[in-house]
Amino acid sequence: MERTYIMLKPDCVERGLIGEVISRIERKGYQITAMKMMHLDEPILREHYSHLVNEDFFPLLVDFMMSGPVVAMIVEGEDCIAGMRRLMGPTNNANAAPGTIRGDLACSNRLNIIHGSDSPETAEAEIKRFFG
Ligand code: IDP
Ligand code: MG
Repeated sequence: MERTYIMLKPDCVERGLIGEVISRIERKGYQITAMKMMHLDEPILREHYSHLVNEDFFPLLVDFMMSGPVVAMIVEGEDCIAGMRRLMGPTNNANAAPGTIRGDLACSNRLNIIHGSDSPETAEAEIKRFFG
């Protein structure tokens, strides 16, 4: 069994898509073992998106992620780190196939509904960051 950190972004919450996305995760057979709604601040976002701090779009990304509440989750299941990334689809909605969460629901490459850890190391670090 593996566990991963999943976060429903402010666009997902604002558009009333929490249930839609959670049901896709549950239908896939993964278990949600922790969940909370929270507001993020700039320090935690600088840490979470440290690989992107030098990108032109970083300030817009931080503004977006602080524009409303997010839903933080721990998701468990066999191979769920890569499995959730497949379910989500690629970062840019233009490249995300229909049937994926981002392909069906995302509006842009920034407003892309959902975050999911990209490796076992980041999954553990992100779970610690958001759940302590
Ligand atoms: P990921 O969320 O698919 O893992 P990352 O490269 O880790 O993608 O980027 C984190 C987030 O930053 C993305 O989900 C998206 O919201 C935003 N982002 C990434 N690349 C761009 C871009 O080129 N323009 C605007 N926002 C971006
Ligand atoms: Mg990422």
